[in-house]
Amino acid sequence: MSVNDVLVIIPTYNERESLPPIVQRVGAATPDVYILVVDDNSPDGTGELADSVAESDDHVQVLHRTAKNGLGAAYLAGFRWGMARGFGVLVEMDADGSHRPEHLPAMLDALQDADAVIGSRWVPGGGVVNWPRHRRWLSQGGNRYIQAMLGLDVNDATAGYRAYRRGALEKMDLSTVASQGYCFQIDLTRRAAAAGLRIVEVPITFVEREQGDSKMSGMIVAEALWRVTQWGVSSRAGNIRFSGGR
Ligand SMILES: Nc1nc2c(ncn2[C@@H]2O[C@H](COP(=O)(O)OP(=O)(O)OP(=O)(O)O)[C@@H](O)[C@H]2O)c(=O)[nH]1
Ligand SMILES: [Mg+2]
Repeated sequence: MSVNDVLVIIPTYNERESLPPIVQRVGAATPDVYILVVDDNSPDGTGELADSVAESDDHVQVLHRTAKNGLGAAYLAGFRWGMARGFGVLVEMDADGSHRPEHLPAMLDALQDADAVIGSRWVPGGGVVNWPRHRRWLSQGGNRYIQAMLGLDVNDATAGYRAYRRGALEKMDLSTVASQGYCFQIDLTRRAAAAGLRIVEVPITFVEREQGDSKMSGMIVAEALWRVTQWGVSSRAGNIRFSGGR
């Protein structure tokens, strides 16, 4: 694995203020990686802004999609784009600065010895900056529920800062993924575990966004709760895990 084999996928929806600094920081922390911005036709013009960033930086490219289709669909499109172009490592990173690019070297380092690396808030050394207590409870409680329901040996299964080896993604049957919000991350975690892949958690400090608006909603939490419960119940009942995926 070499760093110029790495594609950092950054999904965007209305991230005008956040995009330029995050691209700059990725470049500073890991100069040889490539960046793919996946924009869902942001009304605030993030897509055009990304195009102009890409024009002046040959390590940046943009994938334009026509409508807001959720984070999961944007990442799947980004994975396909990167795998078709031969990238060996695919990284997920939010545009809003929550996923500090400065952690990326440690994560890529850990991937030398893993199939998937999760930038984890809930392992020793990890944490969250600027979260109200209720968000912390929701994330920690949610993760305990996920561990119990799905029997996963992962402390932060909802984390969205990740690095996957291409070969790992190929074993995860991405064509049947239907989850959208946080649930997408949980879904990929359980698929990685079910495929027998080695998942390593690297502690990160997650920083709540300072610019722009959150797309987090009650619907996203409800989707995650519903699907995790369904997955947990059906795997207990001995059903085939990925039948239907919905
Ligand atoms: N392309 C695309 N990107 C999206 C979509 N929804 C969210 N994003 C991006 O996904 C990343 C995470 O979204 P956030 O709004 O920060 O959601 P979050 O991190 O769960 O919530 P906060 O903790 O409040 O920041 C950001 O880079 C968003 O711009 C979408 O439908 N399409
Ligand atoms: Mg965020």
